[in-house]
Amino acid sequence: MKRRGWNPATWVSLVPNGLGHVKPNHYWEIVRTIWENRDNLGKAWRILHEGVCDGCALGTAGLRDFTMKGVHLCTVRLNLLRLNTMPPLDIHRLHDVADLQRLNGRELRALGRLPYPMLRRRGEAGFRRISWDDALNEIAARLRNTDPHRMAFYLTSRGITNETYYVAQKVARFLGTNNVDNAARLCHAPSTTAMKQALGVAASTCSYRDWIGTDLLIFIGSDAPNNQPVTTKYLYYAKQHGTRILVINPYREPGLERYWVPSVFESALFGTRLADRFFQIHTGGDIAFLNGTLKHLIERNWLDWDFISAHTRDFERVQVALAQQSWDDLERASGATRGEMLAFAEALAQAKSAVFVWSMGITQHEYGVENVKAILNLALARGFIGREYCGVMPIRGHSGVQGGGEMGCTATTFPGGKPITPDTAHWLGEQWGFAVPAWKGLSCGDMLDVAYNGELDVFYAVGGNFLDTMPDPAYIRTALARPALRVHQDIVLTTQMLVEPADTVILLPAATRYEQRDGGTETSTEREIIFSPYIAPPPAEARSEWEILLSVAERTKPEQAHLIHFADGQQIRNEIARIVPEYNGIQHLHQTGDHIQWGGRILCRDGRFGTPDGKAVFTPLKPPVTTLPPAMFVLKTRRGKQFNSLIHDERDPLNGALRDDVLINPVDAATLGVREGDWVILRSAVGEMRARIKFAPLKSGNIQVHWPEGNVLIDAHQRDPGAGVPSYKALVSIHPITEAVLQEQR
Ligand SMILES: Nc1nc2c(c(=O)[nH]1)N[C@H]1C(S)=C(S)[C@@H](COP(=O)(O)OP(=O)(O)OC[C@H]3O[C@@H](n4cnc5c(=O)[nH]c(N)nc54)[C@H](O)[C@@H]3O)O[C@H]1N2
Ligand SMILES: Nc1nc2c(c(=O)[nH]1)N[C@H]1C(S)=C(S)[C@@H](COP(=O)(O)OP(=O)(O)OC[C@H]3O[C@@H](n4cnc5c(=O)[nH]c(N)nc54)[C@H](O)[C@@H]3O)O[C@H]1N2
Ligand code: SF4
Ligand SMILES: [Mo]
Repeated sequence: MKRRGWNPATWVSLVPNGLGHVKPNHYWEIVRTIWENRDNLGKAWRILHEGVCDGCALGTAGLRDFTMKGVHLCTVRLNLLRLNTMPPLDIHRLHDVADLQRLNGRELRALGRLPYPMLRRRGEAGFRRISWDDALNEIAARLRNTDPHRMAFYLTSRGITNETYYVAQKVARFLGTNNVDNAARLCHAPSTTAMKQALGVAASTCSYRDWIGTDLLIFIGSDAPNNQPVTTKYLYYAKQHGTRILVINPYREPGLERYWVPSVFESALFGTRLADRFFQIHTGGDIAFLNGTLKHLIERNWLDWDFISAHTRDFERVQVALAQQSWDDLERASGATRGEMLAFAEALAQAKSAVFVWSMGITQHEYGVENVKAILNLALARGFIGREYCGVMPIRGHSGVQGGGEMGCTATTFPGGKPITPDTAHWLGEQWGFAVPAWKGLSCGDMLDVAYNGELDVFYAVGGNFLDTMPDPAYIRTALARPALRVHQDIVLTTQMLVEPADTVILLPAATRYEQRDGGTETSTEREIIFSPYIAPPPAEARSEWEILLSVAERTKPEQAHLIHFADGQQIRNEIARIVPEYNGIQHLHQTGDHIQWGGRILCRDGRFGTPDGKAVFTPLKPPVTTLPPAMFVLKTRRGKQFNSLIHDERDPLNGALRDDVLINPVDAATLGVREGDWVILRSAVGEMRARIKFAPLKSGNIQVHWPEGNVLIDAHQRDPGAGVPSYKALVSIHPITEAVLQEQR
């Protein structure tokens, strides 16, 4: 039911624009963006107005979207704009790496865009400019003499288009390797794996418009107001339509509690209370909590039996498994009471529709795949998949994450998400006209392990920064220092480029998506394939990403160059439409606003799943053991005012936390005898870090720090065995820094 007019019951405060509250100041950010981009305002405006946002995967066409009327814009996009408008850097600065090593990531980036190919040999103080010909010939000569098992390609998901992913994975396979992976591995890989196994599809089954008017919208391990800010506008409208919002999270995220949506007058003025209820659980307590909920649903017969019997299998196995799990164990492992689980079960039972949204709080665990399956079990048991206002949505992070996987830019799948088998490799080989390897490639974490062991000769990274995005930077630094050739195809300088070469490091300057020849497409969380046009030329000699990769391949195997060549972006899209049938239609996208949603609004319509027998599969799941040793805490990393490794500010405007704060429950702090603002040492099995105590409404026993700062505490090898995602988690003890220690340090 649509509520008309304003609804004071949802207001946060009568003070206009939340003055005095800890909250983002959107209007100030707009002014700051204009100032930052003042030397290139024309390009900046065209990017915003015509381009598809290169921030998160919510997706836009210019300043519009496909869910609501009105403007779609947020500060993340504004903060990222400068990457596209900066002038080139002065390459003299690269002549002495020691000088650059004193700068942090933010300062390196501020130097400007990479203008020319650069080369540094072992023992040399810095980089020198080389020609494109020399750079490409050197890379090609090395690749030609490298065993395909000993080369690896990695691509960030920041800004990269489907066209570049498609070409990158084809190039890798043309060179004989499946060692090609992208940032989705560190992100939603468990969602892809779990959904493929349980539902036969690896994408959100519903659309954002299904949020608005569903009975229940459930956020599990997601802080959408920080990470997909425009969702807050969707949430405002959802509330107007009577949707209830529930949150499962160890932390009462302030942004989910209330938000001032800048482009909605009522909300901008008085704020909007978003979440109707928080269920605060332990880090890693999701399976226990969701299992407990399902146990209640079963015990009270609050199930959708028609759906279960017609469209699923293996539910009995779940019943058997749950019967063996005691309430005591479920309460201990989840950190929630059986009463709370009942309240959640009741909400589900009373709802006729529900959408489940999850993110890194679910995927980044050693049991990320099982976590996702726990959500799927619950959604299936209530028949909340396959119709309007219902669905399961792994809300994607980077704008490239969804497309990267679907284009086959992963070590474990071919285009269309096909598994790597002799049959699929043979089929692809026939399409492409060259032999395609059928062995499983190295996923991102494995690439670094192999590099560390000295078993990788060429490491080709398109963007990213492993020193910041992977656990244990000391380990990563060693791994990066071992391959004879490292190539960084990038737009700016990063710290990983400065790691000493084993033999040679080459930097290749890339164009951003708005500078890409013939434009490009991205795929959003809701499966919209959206066209972003060419807007303006890249700085200096920077080239389109797919063109660079093609040149490398063509020079490595000149005799077969015709088999890999694409003359333009259109040809790439034509081929994608042929090789990935879901993407048919991509070849007709030409200008801003052109889009197609593969699969339509709802996937698995009417319970027809993508599995071989058309039925969804329930999975019996055992909660992981989460008992804490005495005086230890579970630490998890979180995002502040940053876009992954790109730090934008020292302070997170949503909760006021500084980069080196540790969020902790005030009761835990009191037990430790520390006060807000005190400095402490956080110590794990692999490292330690200094942090400042910041009180936060976190479940007792759980703490959070920002990443990359927290990566020193995390074991490099703790990953989900099925999906390869690091758990980004550590058991830590907390040690107050006493006045004596402080004196000593002074
Ligand atoms: N501004 C901004 N936007 C971004 C990004 C960014 O860095 N900055 N990054 C983009 C990318 S790549 C991604 S993947 C997304 C990430 O988006 P999110 O996943 O929303 O980001 P995180 O900050 O990692 O938040 C994880 C959430 O999970 C909760 N959590 C932690 N452990 C658990 C647990 O065990 N169980 C449950 N239920 N919850 C838990 C945390 O308290 C937190 O609320 O954001 C995208 N958008
Ligand atoms: N501790 C911890 N670590 C994490 C996470 C966490 O929650 N905690 N989250 C993980 C997640 S969800 C993700 S998605 C990954 C992100 O991993 P990545 O995508 O690999 O890393 P980013 O930090 O997004 O990479 C940004 C860098 O890429 C380069 N870059 C930016 N745009 C472009 C472009 O258009 N072209 C090229 N060639 N280069 C470009 C720039 O050098 C920029 O500094 O990090 C993961 N790491
Ligand atoms: S919410 Fe995401 S897609 Fe929308 S403008 Fe912000 S960063 Fe871009
Ligand atoms: Mo991500």
